[in-house]
Amino acid sequence: MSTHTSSFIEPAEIRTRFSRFMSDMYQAEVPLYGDLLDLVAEVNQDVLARCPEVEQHLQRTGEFERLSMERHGAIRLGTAAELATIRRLFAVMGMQPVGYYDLSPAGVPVHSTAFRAIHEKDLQKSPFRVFTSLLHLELIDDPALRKMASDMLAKRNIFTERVMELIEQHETEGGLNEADSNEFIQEALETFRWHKEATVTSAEYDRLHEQHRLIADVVAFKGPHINHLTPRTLDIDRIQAEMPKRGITPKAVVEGPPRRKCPILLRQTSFKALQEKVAFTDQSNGSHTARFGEIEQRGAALTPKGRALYDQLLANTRKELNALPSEENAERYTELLEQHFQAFPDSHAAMHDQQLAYFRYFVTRKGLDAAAEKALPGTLNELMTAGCIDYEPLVYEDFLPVSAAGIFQSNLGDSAQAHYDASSSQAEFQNALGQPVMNELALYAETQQRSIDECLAILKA
Ligand code: OOG
Ligand code: NI
Repeated sequence: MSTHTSSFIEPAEIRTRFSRFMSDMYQAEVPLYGDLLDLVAEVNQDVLARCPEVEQHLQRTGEFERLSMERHGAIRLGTAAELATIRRLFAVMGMQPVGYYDLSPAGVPVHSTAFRAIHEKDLQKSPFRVFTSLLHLELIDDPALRKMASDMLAKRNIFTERVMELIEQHETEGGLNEADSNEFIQEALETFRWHKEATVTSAEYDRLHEQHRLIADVVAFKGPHINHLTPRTLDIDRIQAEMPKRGITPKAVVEGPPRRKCPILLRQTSFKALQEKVAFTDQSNGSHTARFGEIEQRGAALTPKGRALYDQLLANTRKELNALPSEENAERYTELLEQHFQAFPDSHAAMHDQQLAYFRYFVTRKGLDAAAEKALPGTLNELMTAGCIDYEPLVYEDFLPVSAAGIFQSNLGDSAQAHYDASSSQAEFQNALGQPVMNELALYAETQQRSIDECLAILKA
């Protein structure tokens, strides 16, 4: 047992510091990402200045403080062992695997989870999360190439010796002190750093690339370089329109639901991956295209019922478009999306009453006054009707498989429209991970319930 428990740095604090270092590293590696951050900061300030109600809302929910903090990044891993160790690494920062995303039906040979904080108080401190994909080597149909890829992956070690020691120390002692935490952050960063020296010859790279650019991106390099970081904006349509004016090339369409008065789930867009110089083992002037920048706008977390409606309306939109969204049909796609989503109620009251979204309940001024006078109605519903309890939607903290596939595809080039019959399996992913992924819907339901319990405790005290 450690005698220094009190000097442990909170996982949320390690996560906060880590995400800052990660952002600095990525800005230095991909300067265009820095330009994107400037644009997002400008647009957010402008929205806040023009819509005081938006600022009030963010203040009330605690999101105001976390707004300018990094929201998420993404990595792609090659082996089950890498996934199992990355789970232990993220655990040091209080990040757990939440959700399972199978992208193979969309022609992307990976399956994924998101490592993130799971308690609302912890998310408030730092919402930083990492969308983590595991390459599905079984989907490579050429056996010789598959063997080459798995041999290459078996040879690499993506973690420093010191980070392994610190992970073990965290596991056995239950935490890390100030100096060890800072060292952990620096050592962990090494796993995500970009290395322009590939580990393969130019011919090997070409073979991997021909199979799928994603396979080359994972197999041909020393480690799982962070491939994008994603700040949160309050107006994604403005960012999409502004990007070209600043020499940033956006993907064709914004993924996710359409623009609404009451945002739901997650809307995302990105700037296209940059062509970067790399050195193959036999040739120094190669190039590779993988890293990009992304922007997201988050809205309400949906219940299973709300999510089913979302999935249905999105599927109907795509069916009517009858093609993948692209530059050519972008306008029509947006129109269709808006038309179809008219069937999704656009007020918090309707979303609440039809149980389409999860909410955080809170005691109002009126509720506190009534409690002081012992003049409270009984049930939760009565308390709400009487205006003693109010609610607002919980922010969606996760990802969307169709959107993720769209983000992947826009950064893999148009030649990469592969189709895979074999579908991935969650059981296999969890075996690799070494534990089940958490169910995101259960987490929202728990957060909602905690807020109800808290209201009742305050009012009935
Ligand atoms: C991940 C793409 C998915 C998101 O935000 O949905 C993603 C990747 O390109 O590795 O980041
Ligand atoms: Ni992303």
